[in-house]
Amino acid sequence: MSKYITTPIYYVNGEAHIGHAYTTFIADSMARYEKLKGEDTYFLTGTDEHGQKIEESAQKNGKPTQLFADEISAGFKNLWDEFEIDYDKFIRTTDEDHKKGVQKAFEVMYAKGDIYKDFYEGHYCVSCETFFTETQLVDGEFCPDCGRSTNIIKEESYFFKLSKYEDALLKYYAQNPDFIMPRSRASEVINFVKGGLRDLSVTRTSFTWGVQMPESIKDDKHVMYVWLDALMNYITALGYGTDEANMHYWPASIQFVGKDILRFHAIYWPAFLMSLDLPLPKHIGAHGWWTRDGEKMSKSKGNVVSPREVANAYGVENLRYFMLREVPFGQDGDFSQRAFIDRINSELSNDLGNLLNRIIGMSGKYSNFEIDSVNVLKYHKKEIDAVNIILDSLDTFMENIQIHRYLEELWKLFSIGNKAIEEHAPWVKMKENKKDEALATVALVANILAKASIMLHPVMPRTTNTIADALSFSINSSSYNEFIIDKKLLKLFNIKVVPPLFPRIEEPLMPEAPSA
Ligand code: ME8
Repeated sequence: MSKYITTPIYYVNGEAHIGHAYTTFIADSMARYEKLKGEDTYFLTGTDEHGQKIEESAQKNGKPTQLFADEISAGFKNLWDEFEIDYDKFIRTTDEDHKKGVQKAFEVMYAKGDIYKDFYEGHYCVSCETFFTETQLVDGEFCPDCGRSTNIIKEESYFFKLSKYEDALLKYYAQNPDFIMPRSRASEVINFVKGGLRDLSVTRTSFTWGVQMPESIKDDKHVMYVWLDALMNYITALGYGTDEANMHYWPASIQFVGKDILRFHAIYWPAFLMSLDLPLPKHIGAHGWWTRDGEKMSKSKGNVVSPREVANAYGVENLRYFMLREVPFGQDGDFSQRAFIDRINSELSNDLGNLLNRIIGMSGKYSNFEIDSVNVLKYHKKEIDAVNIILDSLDTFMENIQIHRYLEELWKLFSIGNKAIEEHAPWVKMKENKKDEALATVALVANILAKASIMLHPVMPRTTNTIADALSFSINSSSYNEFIIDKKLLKLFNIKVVPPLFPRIEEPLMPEAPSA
């Protein structure tokens, strides 16, 4: 069965920040994990470029909207390329194919009687591109989501019959308790639906920067609502409404979103799909919010963390590791350099980096960098059994998106390796003329490093390739099958010297955040 993994498409009204990087790292790691297992996997990311907010940002920057969108979209794409994000497609909602697909979807929903024309009068938040009712507003004026003031808008609009899908949605949530992950987030969605769904305005007449109406409907003053346009990206990217080339990947196995946009993905999106007679995604994974040193990041406070700046200072792979290890999926997390440096020094430098250095050092000293696994089971069956138990447990953590637990368990392998070296002291065995035994311990630890690198690969792809190179093997789905699933030991290690992977960090490498 194939896998389809998505990130939200990011608005092109500003540069990428650490929150965008986080979602992208999670999705990239998951996609890499599935690819490692040999699954036919498609990973999508991209940019969301229509709507009033983008039009206004372009105006503020004194640029034509398309040019502005092109520049910011390229900024996202370049960043993901620099970060070696292994996406299969980068979609832009200004792509012609996407627009055609959205028009097609609109036609299908219209033909089904799920879209009708009426008037809308309500409070609109431009920043969230969302209408609110009087009772939802804070102090009768402000947006309940972002706190900005709302405008009263009265306009002709096409409506999607969201109310029609209330029961079907509730039934779907009940029958698929893991649709929303983590499960703890489901109740807010269910309560929202139980509170009653109003039909959703899906076109606008107050601005023009959006997907045009389909030819068959011919109503030129309307453009499509940005969320209808945006959500459809997940199927238009596969060719919906155009060549359908990759539609066999649908339904998505998991769609990652921040908790801020869960409602759109867990209510509107499934309702649109039901209307289109398409299956629903298997999971919507909603992650928490990142703050900096305990403060919400905002441009006005000047404490926004730029992912490029962090990556330049600390390395992108360290950043990936930190973000995925630090925060249980679904919970909020705090970006503090202290916590980041501590994890680099203790977990990456001490536990992993030193272990590799010791193996390189000992193999060089005792056997001219040539070691093999022939005696590993003879002297270290106990350790190999413990290693295999841990390796067997990892898949469940990843499939349940408990990546922090996955990494925590994975790190137990390094403890086994370090402990074996302390207990069996190969340098003593060498003095006692027990070279076989000494080399068996070195080979045990080399095997542990090799197997751990395979499993760490989705989170730290480049670093683990360097480790694999040092141990003269390659990480791919066949080595995964051989050394993880079939539990074979590596035959021969031709150890290579590599520079230390994780130099210790003594002082913060970036300026501290301004205090509030
Ligand atoms: O919402 N912490 O785009 P967007 C964690 N275009 N994650 C964060 C974050 C933070 N502080 N800030 C942002 C949109 N994110 C729409 C999506 S999808 C059809 C359309 C992440 O540029 C998080 O994943 O505002 C959030 O969902 C996404 O960025 C919002 O990006």
